[in-house]
Amino acid sequence: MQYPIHGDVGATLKALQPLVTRNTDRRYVEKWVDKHNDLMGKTVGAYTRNAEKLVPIHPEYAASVLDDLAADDAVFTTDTGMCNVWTARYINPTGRRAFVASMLHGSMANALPHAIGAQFANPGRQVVSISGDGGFSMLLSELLTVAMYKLPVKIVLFDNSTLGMVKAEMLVDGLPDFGVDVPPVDYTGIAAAAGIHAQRVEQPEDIRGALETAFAVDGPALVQLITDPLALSVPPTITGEQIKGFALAMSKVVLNGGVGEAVRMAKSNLRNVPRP
Ligand SMILES: Cc1ncc(C[n+]2csc(CCOP(=O)(O)OP(=O)(O)O)c2C)c(N)n1
Ligand SMILES: [Mg+2]
Repeated sequence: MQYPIHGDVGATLKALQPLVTRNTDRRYVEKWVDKHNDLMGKTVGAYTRNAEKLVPIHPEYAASVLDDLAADDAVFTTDTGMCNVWTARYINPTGRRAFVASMLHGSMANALPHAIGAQFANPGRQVVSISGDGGFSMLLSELLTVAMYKLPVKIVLFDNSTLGMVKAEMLVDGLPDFGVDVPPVDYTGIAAAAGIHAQRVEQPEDIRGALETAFAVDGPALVQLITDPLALSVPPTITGEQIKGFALAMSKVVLNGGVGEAVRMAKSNLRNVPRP
């Protein structure tokens, strides 16, 4: 380090502002705004269009409905896994919303404890815990903390009965996924037993109503969305190695007699491949 400086970015920018002249040429900014709009519309939008009838629920669609309904100044906490990707892609920043996640450390099960902290720190604010079933199950006991302190945390559980992100990692590495799927769990029943308003949603047309009710409830609420375990996030840029790995994994799935499984997986994800 040549010039270590410890300071406040806001104060520094204010001090620098009088020293720079305003650039009136907006071409550079507009080029990137257009590019971003194009990307959001064509690529990210493609995941949610025509998804309102798909069963099991496509998580991208559910995330886009959540984005519509959540408060303009909500705090979102999100687990490490596919649900983190859905949050990053579909929950629009409004300038007033806040996002908390285990971005660098990548630790699972963070969403609910983060939400508890966020709700204690912001008693009147809407706090939404976007949880994966894997992460949620790891710190399930925190549900009792939510109930005990009557924290009005809204838990939106993306329940695909699998460790989705690890499933994807195995596939791009050329391995048919193994040991990641888990049996279905009645999280709605567990939450209800703890005295928390809870609703299980299997049909995409029920997502909106369930979320509206959860947000309207005076206290904690859980919405268990049964989502497609085969909907895996496709990175914005795909490397040759990843394609090779995925193809190899798929051949192994087919050779193991699972052509139906391979077709199902392709169907769930083909529309997710980014198009230029
Ligand atoms: C404590 C911890 N254990 C394991 C991992 C590796 N890991 C990253 S994501 C993931 C699966 C997450 O599953 P789930 O919460 O159901 O989310 P999904 O990917 O299915 O949306 C695992 C096992 C981790 N990041 N942190
Ligand atoms: Mg999962």
